[in-house]
This record gives sequence, C-alpha cells and structure tokens, in this order.
Amino acid sequence: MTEPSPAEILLIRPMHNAVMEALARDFTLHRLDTAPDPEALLAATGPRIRGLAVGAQTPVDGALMDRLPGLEIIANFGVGYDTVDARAAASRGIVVTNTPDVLTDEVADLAVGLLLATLRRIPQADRYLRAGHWPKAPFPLSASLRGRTVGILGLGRIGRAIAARLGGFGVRIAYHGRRPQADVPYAYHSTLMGLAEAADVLMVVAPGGADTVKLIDARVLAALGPQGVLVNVARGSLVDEAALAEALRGGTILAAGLDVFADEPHVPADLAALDNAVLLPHVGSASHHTRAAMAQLVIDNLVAWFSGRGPLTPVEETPWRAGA
Ligand code: 8YV
Repeated sequence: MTEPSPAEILLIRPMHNAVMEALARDFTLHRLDTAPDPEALLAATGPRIRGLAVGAQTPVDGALMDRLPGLEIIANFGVGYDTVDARAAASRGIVVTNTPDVLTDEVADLAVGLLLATLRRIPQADRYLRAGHWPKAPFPLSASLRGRTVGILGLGRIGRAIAARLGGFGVRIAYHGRRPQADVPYAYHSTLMGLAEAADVLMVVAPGGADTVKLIDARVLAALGPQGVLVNVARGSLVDEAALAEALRGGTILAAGLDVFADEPHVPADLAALDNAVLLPHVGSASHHTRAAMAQLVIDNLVAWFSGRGPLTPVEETPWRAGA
C-alpha cells in the first residue's frame, strides 16, 4: 500500500522558524513569500492547498479562500485573529485555529509592566539618566498606582490574568465586557462609558475586528479624566489614535502605554512625539519561550487536523465537534 501524500500547505509570509521547519518536514509546503512569481504559484497550487498557516500581519479574506477551494484549515499564529475573516471561513466549512492560553501569562506580565512604566515614567527616567541630567537635578516626581481603580475592557483569559496580577498591587478592579461574569469579585459595568467614569486606568484587552473599531474615542478618554492612563495590549484598531494624541497633548488624560497600533508597524508621528506616551513595538507575546509555545500550537493544530483528530484550538466562529 502506498502512503497518502502529505497535505499541501500554503505560507503567505514568513513565520516563526519552528513553524516553517515543521511544515516543510511534515507537509508539502508552498511558500508565496519566496516564490519568484507568487501569483503563478497561487494559480498553480491553489486548488490543491488544504491548509494555511498565517501570522497576525497576513489578512485572509473570502476572496483568498475562494482561490483555495480545497482549503480545510487556517492556523493562525496568535490568539487574536482579526485579520482572518472567520465568518467567511465558517460559511465555507473551513476551520480557523488560534493560539490561546500559551501566551496569556506573557501578555499579562507585559501589560502590568507597561502600566507601571507609563505611570512611573520608567523609560523617560532611563532617557533622563543617559542624557546626563541626573547630576543637575533629580528626575521629576511621577504619578502613582496608589489608590487607583483599574478598568479592564475585556475580561477574557488575558484580562483575568492581568486582574490576578493586579490583585497584589492593592488597586480596585472593575471591568466591562459583553456580559457580567459570575465567578469574579470585580465590579461589572454594562457600558464602556460607565467603566471609564469609574476607573482612572483603562486597560484594553478586548478582541480587535469590525465590532470594536475605535471603541476608545474622545468621549471615553474624557470620561477617564485628567489623571487617567490608557494601556492597550490588544489591537490598535480599538483606539481612535487621533483622538488619543489630542487627549494626551491637551491633558484630557495623563498618559498612555501602547503595545499595539492601528497600522503596524507604522506609528502615528503625533503619538511618537509625545513625552507622556510609552510606545512598544507589539512585544506582548514576544519572548523566546512564548513564541516557541505559540509555534508549537500552530503545528499541533495542523498535525491534529490532518491526522483526523480535529483541531485543538478552533475559534468560536468555527466550533468543532467530533463526528459533526
Ligand atoms: C501576535 C498577538 O500574534 O496573539 C496575538 O494576538 O497579538 C501577538 O501574539 C504576534 O504579533 C505574532 O505575529
């Protein structure tokens, strides 16, 4: 008996090396990123492609899916999958997987670090020292976490991990999401405005995508108030960046810590010009440890699928029941 030939997988852009090595070893891998003529490769292989591995920067829409009529699975490197049209996938019977859980602690650590860096002006203090200002005068006093209420927008896995860490910091915690959660002791607000009014730190951990575009607008920032701090480790699309720059410039809020931007890797010049913003190049999950775990989960999803065991971590739009 001959072995069935390995499934053909398409890679659009380069990904974590472990993913690319495993795909080349265990499957027949086609790479658009290194093809001399990507369009010709897509036309030639499209009908045979059964799996797609994608990172956060690679949009996958219904039009692309239509060029891959045999596509069964889209394995997304990242917990957020707003660049994949999961509803279009669902309507074509394609399963989408993401990488939840394995990055929760890393992103929560970074979120708390970014909050402290923003409030206590840690990067600014580092720059002050290096610029030789310390012998002339001490660094100016900063704002404090003491007495604050941290409002979490999106109490999912990462939001809960942030709240658990903040439990050790003596702050009040409140949250807003689609519905109250019975098993947490934090105050629920049924509207984002209500949360912004109650809190003086707003921690954004909600999913990106069409439903959440520019949720954080001028009104929400005004409600956060002049001592308010915005921290975003989710997606830049959730924030009206022009309104944020204006709010930071005019003192409508105190400061912002941003790990994500609407048009990465481009950062609006008016945000980059502000001294009361701490800006990071989307590093929430970016440790060797966690990126390796995410890579492994992408591989494991594809291997499980093509060995008939179903996906390990399907997204909610494409749920999977064995035998269904
Ligand atoms: C990205 C992230 O996936 O998981 C997410 O949703 O935002 C990150 O971990 C990362 O940029 C990988 O491309």
